[in-house]
Amino acid sequence: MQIKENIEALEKEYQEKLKNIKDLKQLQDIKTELLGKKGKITSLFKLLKEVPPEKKKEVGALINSVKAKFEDILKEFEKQLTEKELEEKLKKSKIDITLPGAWVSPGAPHPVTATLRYISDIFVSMGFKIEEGPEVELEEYNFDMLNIPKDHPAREMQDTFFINKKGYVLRTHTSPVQIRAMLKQKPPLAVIAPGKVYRKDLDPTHSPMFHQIEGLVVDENITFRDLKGILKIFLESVFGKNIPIRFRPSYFPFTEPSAEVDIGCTVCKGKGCRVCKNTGWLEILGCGMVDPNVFEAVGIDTEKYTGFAFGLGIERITMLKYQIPDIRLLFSNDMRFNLQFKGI
Ligand code: FA5
Repeated sequence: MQIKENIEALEKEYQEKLKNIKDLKQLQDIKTELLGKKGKITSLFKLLKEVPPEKKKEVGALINSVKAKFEDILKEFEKQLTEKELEEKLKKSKIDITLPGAWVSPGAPHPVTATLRYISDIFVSMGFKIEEGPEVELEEYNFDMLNIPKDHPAREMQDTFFINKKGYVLRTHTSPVQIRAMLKQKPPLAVIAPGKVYRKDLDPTHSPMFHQIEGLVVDENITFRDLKGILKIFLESVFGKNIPIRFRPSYFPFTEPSAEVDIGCTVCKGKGCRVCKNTGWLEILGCGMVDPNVFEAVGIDTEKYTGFAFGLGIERITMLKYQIPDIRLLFSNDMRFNLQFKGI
């Protein structure tokens, strides 16, 4: 019978084809060729019409069995190929835990921020409270109430950034926070005020924006000795126990007497070099006893109270501590520079 032979030939052909099958795509093609709407097995059923009635049952059963057989075979192939493809995919995407990981910088505080926090911590540990004031400051607080006369050179256009709004400046120092602290709180008080200040300055040791920390202590019986003691503790904490310190008479309108404090040059150890201009000393801060005119401006009884104040430049201390030759390096945002201070 022709149809029987056709079935046998078909079975043989596809058994052979299935031996060479490589992927699910090929399998799907074979499935369509055999069992699709116009597939070869599906077409066999159409041939049944031509089969004599007495043979129909037998041939029908034969076609059904070959269909079931191929369905089973294809199902098994599908299972195997799916597993094989998954395995290959997993093999390709396998993580090699021995490869070095991609480097991610965890970041670090800027050296100025690190110094500012370090210094603040020293004073906080001695009982000082942190005060803040605005960077756009009243001229009255920045100058007048600090006993800085109207014709003082610091007020000149070339030193101070004036704001369009009349009576306001970008604060030129943190000393106006002294005024704010004393207006807010009656003595006794011990505060520090860290923050940004602005001046029309630009050279290797001066920047138009820099950071200061102001210190102020007001109480009964505060003397210059207290000021010296506090600053000695502070400077020894930053630069080490053996750092030479000297107080040099100076002038600030808001302190009387006033002094500037020098430390032995950290670069040449006092022998004299370019950094200390061959003096062996480096100026580090300004300080003094609060001028009675300042106390009067904020309504503090000058008969009862005395106080001291100091102001130091953070960039300057950072430069001396880490021997940085140019202040502009601190603001260059060069990661090669910044990362050298990681963990300080
Ligand atoms: C003052 O600003 C006073 N207010 C300090 C003070 C406070 C004295 C309380 C007495 C009592 P002076 O202008 O010297 O002082 O500045 C203080 C420090 O700021 C300097 O020692 C220096 O370290 C730093 N400094 C000044 N100008 C610049 C600048 N352009 N760039 C970076 N640091 C600066």
